[in-house]
Amino acid sequence: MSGIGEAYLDGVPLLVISGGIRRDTGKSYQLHDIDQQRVLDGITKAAFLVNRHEDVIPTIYKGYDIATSGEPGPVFIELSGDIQLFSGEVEDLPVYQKAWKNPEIDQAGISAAIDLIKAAKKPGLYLGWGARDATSDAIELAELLGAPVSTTLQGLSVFPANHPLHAGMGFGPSAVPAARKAFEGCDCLIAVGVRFAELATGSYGMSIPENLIHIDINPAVFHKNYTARVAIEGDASDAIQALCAGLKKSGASMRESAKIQALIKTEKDAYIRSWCEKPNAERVSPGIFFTELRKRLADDAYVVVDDGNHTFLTAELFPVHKSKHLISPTDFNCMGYCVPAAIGVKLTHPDKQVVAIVGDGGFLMTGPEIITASRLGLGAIFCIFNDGELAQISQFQQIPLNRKTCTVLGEANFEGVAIATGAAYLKMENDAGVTGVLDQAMKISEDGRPVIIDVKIDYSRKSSFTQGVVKVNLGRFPFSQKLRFIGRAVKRHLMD
Ligand SMILES: Cc1ncc(C[n+]2csc(CCOP(=O)(O)OP(=O)(O)O)c2C)c(N)n1
Ligand SMILES: [Mg+2]
Repeated sequence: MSGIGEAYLDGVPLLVISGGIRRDTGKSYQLHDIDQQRVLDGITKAAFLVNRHEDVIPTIYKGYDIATSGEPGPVFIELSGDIQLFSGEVEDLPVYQKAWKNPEIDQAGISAAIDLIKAAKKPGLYLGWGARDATSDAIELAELLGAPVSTTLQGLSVFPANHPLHAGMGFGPSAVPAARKAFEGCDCLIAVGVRFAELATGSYGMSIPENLIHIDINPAVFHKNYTARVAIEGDASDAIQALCAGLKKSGASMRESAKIQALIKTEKDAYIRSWCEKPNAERVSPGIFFTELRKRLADDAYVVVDDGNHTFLTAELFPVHKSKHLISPTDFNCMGYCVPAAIGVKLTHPDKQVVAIVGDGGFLMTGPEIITASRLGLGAIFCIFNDGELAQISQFQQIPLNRKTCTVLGEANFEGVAIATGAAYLKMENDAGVTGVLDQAMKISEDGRPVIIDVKIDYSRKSSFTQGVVKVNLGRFPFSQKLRFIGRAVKRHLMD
């Protein structure tokens, strides 16, 4: 259920084919007798019950079309117990024919967008998961406009982080300094494949210019949290290509971008340096960990995250080079996602490096699944950011409440999980241990054995995301509530 809900909110196509009770016996209270269609109604694009053999193949084709068309999502098909149990005759087997195509791009919308872009002094691009197959088009547009590029969390991989115009995730108070500064004064935003959701906007803290050009395959997302000046329904690639072609035809020449590139580089270098500065003998510095990890991974390596503080540290400190190679649970934010997802990624891409970054809390939910990786000889690397807490929540609690309510974990012995599942176990105690442990893990994983790295991570510094979200939310509280929160925090920090 959580996986299906995650796919629903993340726009991931998923065909879920399940069994169900027998419909031919007339019996009530069978085992597992629940109305699965009703249960799944709110988290699928469609849910079907099939109880005739002749409906199996047409329903699967229909489900596939629904799952993959427009904004993708999960479709559920229950094949009732009796048709799975007994064979049946069907007249013919239909051949699959794609029943949908992307909508035509509205040329009036493109012209209106071009007018806005040409009049803009400082355009910017904001890309989400919906633009995942439009990377080369987005690069062309960004270079043409000399515009900085920011992404959502789920869309982090969509624009290569080693491109000089890539600024970071988001661009409001919750973004890293490079993105915040690169988007200062942005007077025209071209947003592609994004929904301006809570997480991506840092709790709606981003200032969106009035001249918003919003492009998406799903028209339901337009004008929801921010009103668009121009909304264009369509596939991201088609729309960006139409924009580039129109801009060139109207005589737009490549804009200068040396200054913005220099700003981004300076700020990015300073940010990562600030996370690596003090060598840590007690714990592992996130900056050192991600810098060394990046050095050891190919551009087409996959990094899979869970939900927590480690997610935002990955987003801020690990540059992703290839679209669809950073996999995250995003708008359902389901903890426990990472381990099974990383196993699935390694299973489908056995020749690629796969590294999971997971919090200790999330790992405690699904870690034993690693037994599947061992059984199938899948050499994925599972890095547990071990801080003994549900940090993303305990950090939010600590500032206003000076309490950690239900967010402190027991001391888990992750070596026990490694022994139980057949994975190799390595401990990373401090900065000095980072390179040696990573090298060892790479070697073991290449031989098809999963590796658990128990990373004694240093969470003493908060991510830009966490700091920004706390500020934005407090700032938006009604005055009396703000006073109540600040008063309580001061009192508790003084008296406890
Ligand atoms: C199933 C589920 N329960 C609760 C949450 C709320 N939540 C978001 S992040 C987080 C803390 C995660 O802790 P951990 O896995 O240790 O990662 P860390 O933040 O410490 O890096 C919690 C409880 C969630 N996203 N999913
Ligand atoms: Mg934790």
